Amino acid sequence: MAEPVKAILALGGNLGKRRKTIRSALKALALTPGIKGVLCSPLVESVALTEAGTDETKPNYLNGVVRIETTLKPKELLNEIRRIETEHGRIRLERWGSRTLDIDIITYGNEIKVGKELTLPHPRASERAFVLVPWSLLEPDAVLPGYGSVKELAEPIKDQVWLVR
Ligand code: PH2
Ligand code: MG
Ligand code: MG
Repeated sequence: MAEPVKAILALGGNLGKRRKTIRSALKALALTPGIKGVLCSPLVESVALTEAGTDETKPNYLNGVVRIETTLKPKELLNEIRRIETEHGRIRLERWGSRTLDIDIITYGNEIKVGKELTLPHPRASERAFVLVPWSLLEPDAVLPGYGSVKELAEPIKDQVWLVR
């Protein structure tokens, strides 16, 4: 059996019962063969980000970052994530559209690669407070491969998100 790889996932949604959906998605991840050690960050809320900038007319997002250990290959992990998104009512309409659940692979080990289906690390993670802030709370010493300290990347944009309890 292959050695498990540590991966960081970002979960978020802005439709329906957001917290309930995230909790259920965490359970689904933990029940997926080849995934173990599911550990979630504190959750943060933020204004919806669209291609044109923030959009306050859309419902706010609830986001969290999850650390897993996995023996799945990146493409296999992506397939499981898509299944879990679909099981939680995700409908793919538009690229920046509102959604019940989005799960993105932020990092897979230290892998750096550009692909049609999957780019690692996630190409926009380095500029997203809703990824960087919860990630730095979960792992204060985290490094985004190719970019550097997650805490340092989060620092100038951390006010774009707020902690929710
Ligand atoms: N995800 C998007 C688009 N916009 N905005 C916030 N605040 N949080 C998200 O997770 C998010 C977004 C596409 O994945
Ligand atoms: Mg996304
Ligand atoms: Mg996605």
